Amino acid sequence: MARNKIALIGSGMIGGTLAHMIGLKDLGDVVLFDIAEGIPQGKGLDIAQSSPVDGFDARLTGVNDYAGIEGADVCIVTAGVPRKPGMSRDDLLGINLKVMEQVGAGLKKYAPKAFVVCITNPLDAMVWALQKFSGLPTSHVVGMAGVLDSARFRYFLAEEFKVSVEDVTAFVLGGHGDSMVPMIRYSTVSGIPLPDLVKMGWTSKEKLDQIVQRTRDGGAEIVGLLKTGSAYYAPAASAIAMAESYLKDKKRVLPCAAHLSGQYGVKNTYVGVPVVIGAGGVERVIEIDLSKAEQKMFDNSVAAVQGLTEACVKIAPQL
Ligand code: TXD
Repeated sequence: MARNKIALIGSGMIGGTLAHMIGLKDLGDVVLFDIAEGIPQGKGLDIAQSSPVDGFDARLTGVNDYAGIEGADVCIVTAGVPRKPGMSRDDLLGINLKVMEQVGAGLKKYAPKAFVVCITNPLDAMVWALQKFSGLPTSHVVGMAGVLDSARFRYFLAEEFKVSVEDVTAFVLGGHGDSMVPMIRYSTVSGIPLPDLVKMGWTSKEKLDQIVQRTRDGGAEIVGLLKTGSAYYAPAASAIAMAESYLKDKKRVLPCAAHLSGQYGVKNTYVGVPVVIGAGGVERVIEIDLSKAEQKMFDNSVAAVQGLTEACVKIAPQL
């Protein structure tokens, strides 16, 4: 069986980390694409030279022409500019929208059958625009945010409880960013919901609220520390989990920015909800019952995302 072909559109910090992880996890051959000349080629060659040491067989190439991504099975999009300290994700909208238009045209021409994972911020609006620009089916264009947001939440909870990260599950809904909706009652330690753990004296409601806030601010915390860019290890790992579920038809249930066409009462919008990812792409959007308070937070989040998509339409009326 031929190896999978995975195209990485954008070969910056996340793109390079993705390429390395794909090699180490034996997921397939990698084509790194970027407008910067030499960067994708250099990163591809550097990682390829690590393959004899780590024992993986993968072709890693770098290109500056979309023709190089032809026939890709999966494309992971990080092209654009990241945040600098003091910038919000939304400040990136105008610049990254233009980038999505170019990427969409490249996907349409060379990789129309690919499963596409968009990472570029402001995430929910960019994945929405990318799907429109590319014309690819909505089942095959998803955004990565929820896996990362829930991983941050899980990590902070595991630290608080002093248990393995593996045994902490967390559930988040809504847009990436300040309007994210962490679902306390669906987050557990080996199946024990967080509200029960409060009753058991493992933590307090106040401490949980602080952890939720730290999760919401998780990206900004790292931007503040790095000063020259945003997080890249955990975002790359999160996108790989989504790509792997597609390539191996694992049918994992993952929170992703997915296209809603009436679910949760929302239409023509990408926002974070739990979905099943398998060989068919997004095979199912899972609709859970929300309490009044959760519904209110979710509606706020959807409104924030729709505000951004409307801003996209003002800049690019063809959307
Ligand atoms: O949860 C999430 N979704 C995110 C999103 C978590 C962390 C970071 N997130 C966003 O990912 C971040 O705000 C950025 O929008 C993207 C990429 O982050 P990264 O840290 O990888 O940024 P880099 O290192 O600046 O890399 C971006 C690359 C860089 O090499 C540019 O030359 C390239 O994108 N670039 C382009 N490539 C192709 N085509 C065009 N037009 C283009 N413009 C820039």
